Amino acid sequence: LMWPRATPPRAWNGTGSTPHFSEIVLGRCFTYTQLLRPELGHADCGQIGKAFTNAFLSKDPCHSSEQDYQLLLKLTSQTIPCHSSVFWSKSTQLAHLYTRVRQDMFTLEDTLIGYIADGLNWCGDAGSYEMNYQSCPHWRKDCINNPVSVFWDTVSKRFAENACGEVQVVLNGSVSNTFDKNSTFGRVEIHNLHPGKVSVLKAWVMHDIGGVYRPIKFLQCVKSPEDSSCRK
Ligand code: C8R
Repeated sequence: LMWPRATPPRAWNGTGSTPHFSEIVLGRCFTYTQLLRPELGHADCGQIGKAFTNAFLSKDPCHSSEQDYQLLLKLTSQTIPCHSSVFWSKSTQLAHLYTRVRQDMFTLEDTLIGYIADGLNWCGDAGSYEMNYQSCPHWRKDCINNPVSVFWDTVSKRFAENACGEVQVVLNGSVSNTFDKNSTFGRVEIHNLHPGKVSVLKAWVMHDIGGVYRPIKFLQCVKSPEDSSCRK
């Protein structure tokens, strides 16, 4: 039996849970399943929200495990067509701009589970039923097996395992370690692509581009790559 306690939960070095976490999760789930991808309209957002919070509430936030997220993964299973998975590393913005224009392509954030969790922070505490809105473990300063890091490793692994056909990765050519073995892409995803299912991994190594109008041109060229003004 656990009793609510008078003392505040322990202070960590990372940002606390996102205010209104549960409401945001529920709202994003309904937005995605009712408005963005009605083919997932059968998903039970109430259950998904509960499975998400149950994965980490009343648990030590330094002993999160893949197992904790299994029910959530099951409730958010989704088939991504072959030839449409897009991975990225240190190129969040460009990769997501790319799939916003190319609606037939999917980053993890274009799937239900990634859409729900993107940009959020969450953790609980072993001695409380509540979320910790004050602080959460920082992956380097406190512990690696915190609820957020374990979550992204777990969902990224599934996203990679399920990929098929020709897949793409958007890498940042303007940073020193373009392929970072410690990133989620270099540490988790690349090792979980199934050689029998994935035929080609196409890597876009993108450099920062300067000058006015260029970014817009590039986005136009995403839609019309064969246009003469895009072929140079
Ligand atoms: N992926 C991993 N992490 C993700 C993520 C995602 O889709 N979405 C968010 N918001 N995050 P980075 P990377 C958070 O170095 O490590 C998948 C996590 O807190 O720029 O190679 C996705 O499928 C994570 O620590 O990229 C993609 O292919 C940072 O943002 C890779 O993994 C991402 O840090 C990207 O992960």
